[in-house]
Amino acid sequence: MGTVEPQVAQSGDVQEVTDGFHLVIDALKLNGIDTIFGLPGIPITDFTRMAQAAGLRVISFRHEQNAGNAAAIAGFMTQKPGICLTVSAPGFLNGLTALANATTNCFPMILISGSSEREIVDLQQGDYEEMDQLAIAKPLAKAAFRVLHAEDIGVGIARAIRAALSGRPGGVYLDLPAKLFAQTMDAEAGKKSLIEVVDPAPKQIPGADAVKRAVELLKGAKKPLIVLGKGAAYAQADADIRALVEKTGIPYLPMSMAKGLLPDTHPQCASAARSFVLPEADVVMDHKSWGGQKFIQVDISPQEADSNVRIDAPVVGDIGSCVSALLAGIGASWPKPPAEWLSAIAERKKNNIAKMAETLAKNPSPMNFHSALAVVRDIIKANPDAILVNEGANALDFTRSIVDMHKPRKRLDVGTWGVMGIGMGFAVAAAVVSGQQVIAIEGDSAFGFSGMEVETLCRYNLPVCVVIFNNNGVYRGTDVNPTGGPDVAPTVFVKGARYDKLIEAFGGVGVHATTPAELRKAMEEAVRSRRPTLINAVIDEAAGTESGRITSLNPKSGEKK
Ligand code: TPW
Repeated sequence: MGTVEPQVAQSGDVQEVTDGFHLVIDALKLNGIDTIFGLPGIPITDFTRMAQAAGLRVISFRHEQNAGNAAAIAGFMTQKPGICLTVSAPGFLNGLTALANATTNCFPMILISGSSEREIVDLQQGDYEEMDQLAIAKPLAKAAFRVLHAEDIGVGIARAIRAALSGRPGGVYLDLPAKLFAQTMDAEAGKKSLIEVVDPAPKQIPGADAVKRAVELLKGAKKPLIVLGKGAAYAQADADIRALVEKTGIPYLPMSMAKGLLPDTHPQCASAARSFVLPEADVVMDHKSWGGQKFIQVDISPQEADSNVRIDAPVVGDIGSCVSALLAGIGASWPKPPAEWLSAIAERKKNNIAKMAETLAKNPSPMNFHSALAVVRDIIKANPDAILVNEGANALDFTRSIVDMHKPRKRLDVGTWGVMGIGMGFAVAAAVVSGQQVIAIEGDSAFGFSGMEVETLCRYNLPVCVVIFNNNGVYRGTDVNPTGGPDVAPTVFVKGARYDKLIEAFGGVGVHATTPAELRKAMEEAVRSRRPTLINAVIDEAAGTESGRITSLNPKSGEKK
């Protein structure tokens, strides 16, 4: 229990006193929080010092959005809410993008921001960094709370933790006004006011009738398919999920962050026949729409069923409980899916894998995405515990389809929104939380959103190898300004930029790689040395396509001349 200077009460007894700073720290520690991702300033600078003094790991960033992304992915990896700490107004707003992204992706995180004086904020009298942060956070967070009195800190932190972790996890905002930190109270009463949250993510058992309905539907399927999402990865029910897949013999398709939940090399993995199985399957378990199919959806939130397609058999509960109930339901002698379905998939897989192998074996100059990713695929195969962080457009789509993942929760990427800027925040958190080697495959545009955090990688000496696929621009580097004017086209960057020099400024290892052999050597050395490394991998500037695989989402101009 942290305390401040004892005060002499009027009776002459020495009274132990605590304050808001220490109560927040004690409440976090009491609930097993060991790390804070943040950026100091008024009114939380002293808080960061005291937190560090109290044994919490305080990881400081260069921009709050990156601290927020770090907290969010730490939450995904650990099933404990990741904590992001910011200053008021601008720092809070910088963290808010990450909070909204966490809510969208069901990552448990708590954004704690200092705020200005309520009385002045509410009358809009112009306090330092005045902003009604609670109101602004509400629509973007799963829940939002403000604590005004030191004796309510325990309740505030407990409610934030429960909101972040229970049901569908999400982002929670906790508003702590500057005045709260300095408020004092009797240390003993303070200690008693704290809450150690019991069972913050309670199991939710699916109804027997719902499980029966799902099993019946699956039984009648001629072309069944299991789709695994990142919720399945988050659940850490890996053994049961694998048992369900293997006992039923049903082909499965992992969504991006579910890759590795079963190894991508598993014989039932249908990733290499994705565009065949999605429209062809007749009963799909877990996910979204496609034509006249029937769907079983496993979800902890009952209101998610029918959200974009009719769900014939919703199974509502936590994934672990649902999967073990389904396993019990299918029993010991489940017939394998019809042979025609399995052989049709196997045929497509074989052809696509052979075609891909041919492409990967080419060695064009300059490098393209494929020849570079053949190297990354080998490095990940040789280091299956390494965590792969990935963002960009082509750099994302090609990595997802080419680089096999071998273990659960090793692939962290742009998630539901396809947001650029998660890269360095995710990389820092992944290294801090797991101690494992991190490999970040970054488009040159994507990297720019969080690139200053290479200093953070060096400051904490993290085993992160950043590989920038440098094709001179957003999507590609070949656009030209149609006016012939001096400005380059909007998607084009400085040609031949040397991103490797950036990390050298902070004592990290920079490598300029123009061939797969150079890339391989540099990545192997990074993994061996565990030093912060940035490899500028030069990619053919004409190799990418607009928006990667989602070109069709770009609106087309209707203008005719
Ligand atoms: C917060 C729009 C999607 S992908 C991308 C942008 C700007 C960068 C693509 O270029 P990069 O990759 O990274 O060099 P590559 O391999 O194709 O060359 N702002 C935010 N999020 C998104 N998604 C965008 C903009 C976008």
